[in-house]
Amino acid sequence: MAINPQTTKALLFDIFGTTVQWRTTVTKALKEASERALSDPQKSLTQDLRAQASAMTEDNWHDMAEDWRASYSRFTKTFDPSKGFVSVDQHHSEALLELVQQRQLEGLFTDSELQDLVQAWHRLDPWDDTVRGLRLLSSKFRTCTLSNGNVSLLEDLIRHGQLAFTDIASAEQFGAYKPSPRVYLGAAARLGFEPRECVLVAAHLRDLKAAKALGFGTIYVERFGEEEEDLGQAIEEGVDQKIYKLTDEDGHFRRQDSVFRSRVSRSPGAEFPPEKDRYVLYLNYGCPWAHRTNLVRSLKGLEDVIQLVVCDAEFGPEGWTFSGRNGSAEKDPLYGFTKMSQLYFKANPGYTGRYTVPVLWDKKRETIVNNESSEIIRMFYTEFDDLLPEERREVNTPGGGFYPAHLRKEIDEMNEWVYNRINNGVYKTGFATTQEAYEANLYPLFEALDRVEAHLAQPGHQPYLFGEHITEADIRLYTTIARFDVAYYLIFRCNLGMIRHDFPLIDRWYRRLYHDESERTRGGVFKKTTFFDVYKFGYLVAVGKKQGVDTSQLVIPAGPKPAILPLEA
Ligand SMILES: N[C@@H](CCC(=O)N[C@@H](CS)C(=O)NCC(=O)O)C(=O)O
Repeated sequence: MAINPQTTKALLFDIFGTTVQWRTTVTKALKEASERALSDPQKSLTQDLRAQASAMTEDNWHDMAEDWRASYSRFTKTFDPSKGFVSVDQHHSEALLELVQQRQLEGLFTDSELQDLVQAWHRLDPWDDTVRGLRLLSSKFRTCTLSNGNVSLLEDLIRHGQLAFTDIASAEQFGAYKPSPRVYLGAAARLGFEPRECVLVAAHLRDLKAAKALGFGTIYVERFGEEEEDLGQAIEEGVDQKIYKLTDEDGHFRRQDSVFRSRVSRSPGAEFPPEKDRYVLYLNYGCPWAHRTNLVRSLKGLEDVIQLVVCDAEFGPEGWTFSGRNGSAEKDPLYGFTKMSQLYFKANPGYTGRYTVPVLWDKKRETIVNNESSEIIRMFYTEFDDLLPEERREVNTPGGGFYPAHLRKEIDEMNEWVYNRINNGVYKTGFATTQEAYEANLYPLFEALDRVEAHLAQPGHQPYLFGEHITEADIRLYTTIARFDVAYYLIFRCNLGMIRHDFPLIDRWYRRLYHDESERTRGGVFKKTTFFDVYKFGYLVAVGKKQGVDTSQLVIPAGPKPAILPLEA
């Protein structure tokens, strides 16, 4: 049942993982404390201890933070109030000692340094949407912590993160830990409301289920790494409403900049030199940005040089997964991962961005080289050429390759508006959550399609956008056009026109690329990398999620039929 704002009096928030994030801060605190200890001339550390601490990698510190957090969950789950109350601070302190012993790091930290590490849990940063969100909600509702953290811990977090809660409730005040009913009922009573007037907001289903059983409303907020259970079933049982973050507060969708921006380069001494079987391209078949890289990998004939790993095109609560569905591998072949996010954490345990595809992975350095498709395709044009037969190298390609020197300025200029208004324009239109944001992107999108139509009518702009040879401009436009009639028109509400009916020149250009099975497209690369059913399904899931529709309830539109017109229509 959806939450009714009229009858809701108070929003109670879980804190660790829901309101504040802990992974980055705690991992960093552990690592930096060790670095300080190792470089402290006052400390007399044994050789063994020094070696043990020096061998700890960023991953190891991250694992230790995860174990610390897991011990807290076990502690609250098994807590027996009849034996006297133990605060979370006390637990954190005891658990840390144990973790230090397990890793044979005893003696690395003094008692006061250990206590300072426990204090890291008092200095956790809010998630990026928390501060403003709380401020807005607190102007309409009573907002209250509902945490297993002790009161002083919560007060510190509120001060540190400038969290605008109107009230504080802690398990400590009720002598028990969530999911004990005492905590939820106690908090509601303290606020002076009935449970049915209260809503719990949390990233953990166990918490939500317990609150719902007592009559609370429940809102699930997706936070990375907080919920490992089978979400579908659990959400059905414990949740009234779900929040997946897609748009900013003004209803506009803004794509995040990619973070990993290194390059494979054949320049001498390069950090990532071209080598056969060293790099892996991770992608899914739904994503238009990933599609660019898939196209260029095949157009360049790099199939034997760069491994391809496909994940699912269904965007789940934990991001992209390896599932065996929609062309996906059963699991990641390198590490057995089940989620793309794990790869990002392998590359950088403190990573806080989104887990996007495509990803170019280096097996040797075990890291992400680059996750920006526009850069990955440019590396593919030239940097692996020494590993390819003469005729496939950029220098020997008729027309000068996909990004020929004499056309660079024009291609860059076209990329700019095609990206903003078309490639990303469809997303800004489809994910808009206000009429204003929708229309502000819809009209420019169709103006830009008119502009492409006019471009194709000019001499020298057929059969491809810049003449006789396929260039980057064709590749970048193709991936959006192939999704347009089948998905964007209906699912993203980009419905002022269809490519097949309203843009005859674009349609002809598109059909030529898709149906070409000659050597020019290396035997039909456009067709072989285009998956219409995956597009319909993937975009329906993405939009459905925003509207709270479960994937099992999706009805997939049958048309348009055929998905693309024949070459000679
Ligand atoms: N700038 C990136 C954008 C990639 C991107 O946004 N990919 C989408 C799929 S179409 C994604 O993985 N989104 C997951 C998310 O945002 O959490 C590129 O062009 O490579």
